[in-house]
Amino acid sequence: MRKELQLAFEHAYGAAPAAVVRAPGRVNIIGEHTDYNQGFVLPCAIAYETLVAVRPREDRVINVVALDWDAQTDRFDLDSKVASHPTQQWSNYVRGVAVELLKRGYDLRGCDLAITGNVPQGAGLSSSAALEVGLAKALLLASGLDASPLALAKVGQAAENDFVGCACGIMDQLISAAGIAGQALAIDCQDLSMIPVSLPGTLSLLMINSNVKRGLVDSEYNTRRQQCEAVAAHFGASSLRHVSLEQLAAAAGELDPVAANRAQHVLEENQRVLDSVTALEQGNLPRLGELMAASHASMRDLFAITTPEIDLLVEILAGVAGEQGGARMTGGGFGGCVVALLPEHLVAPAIAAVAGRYQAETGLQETVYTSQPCQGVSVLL
Ligand code: GAF
Repeated sequence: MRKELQLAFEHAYGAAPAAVVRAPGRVNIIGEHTDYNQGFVLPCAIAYETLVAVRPREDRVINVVALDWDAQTDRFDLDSKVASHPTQQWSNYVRGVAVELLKRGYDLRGCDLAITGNVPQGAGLSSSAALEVGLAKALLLASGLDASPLALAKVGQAAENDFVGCACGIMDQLISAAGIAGQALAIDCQDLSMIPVSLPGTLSLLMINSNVKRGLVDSEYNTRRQQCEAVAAHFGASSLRHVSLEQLAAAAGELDPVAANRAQHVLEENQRVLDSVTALEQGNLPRLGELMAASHASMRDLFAITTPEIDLLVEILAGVAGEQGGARMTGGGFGGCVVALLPEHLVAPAIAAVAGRYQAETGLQETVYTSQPCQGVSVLL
């Protein structure tokens, strides 16, 4: 992938790139739709990544070629007003990241860019965040600048919020920027502190893509966020982090029941993240499995973001994991991937169990990914 990127860069610009930046996708072990409610999440970066080749220019023009979008190109000048691209959604990630860096006072130079990657798109493994974080690092590098992982993540999140139109939280960008090899990160999205959590050595991460493609994912996501914020506002709180389950129960008659369900999911999910960290630290796999199962049921019944195909994958994988691991949907929902944590010797039987039922029962073909937790964004060359 890197070799092809370098060749394509030379073909497009007539010279080799000065550097290649890699930024990983992520899988979230537990803690879904908690980040924008200032709660807890437990993601790790994965060995699927976006690569951005870059070479500084003498002027303030940004050129970019996107190899995975039919080698489409974009060009804009940092000295003119940078607006959204009318037709190429991928361009808005580049434009958005550049604009957010400029807004924060980074003195960017122009550069030539080429992008490729193998984070599956629309799979809930954060291809967007990997792109944003990789671009932020590359644009800074071309300008002789750098920023902390947290600053890179905030730039990426702002680009997604303002240029792409998804009101996402900080989790995906932060783990892509700050991931640690071999560890998950327990992130408190209120103060953005991060605690590394080792996965028991015997456990493997298995991701199965349902390949369910649904429209309106961003609008459904934004609706969930509004529902959570409405409940927080009902209590005069700045976020659900400052609302308790007792308060929620006491106000049941006053709240829209759907919004109350959304809030209940978030509050209970926060506790499940903390309990999962303890379970992992103690190597208590039956408890971890219970917590992942409860998280999935809550996403299905209270937050309403799973699909029948996803529920089936979780049922199959949880059946194979038994008391030795667990499975749940991962990411924003409405399709995408299921994550299973299970012992290495159960990975092949889990894949076989899915192959034996999923396509026959849904008509869809799954895709399988495995990974160890990986390092966050880095410069390769
Ligand atoms: C998406 C968002 F980008 C994240 O911020 C997070 O809210 C996640 O959905 C759900 O946990 O990946």
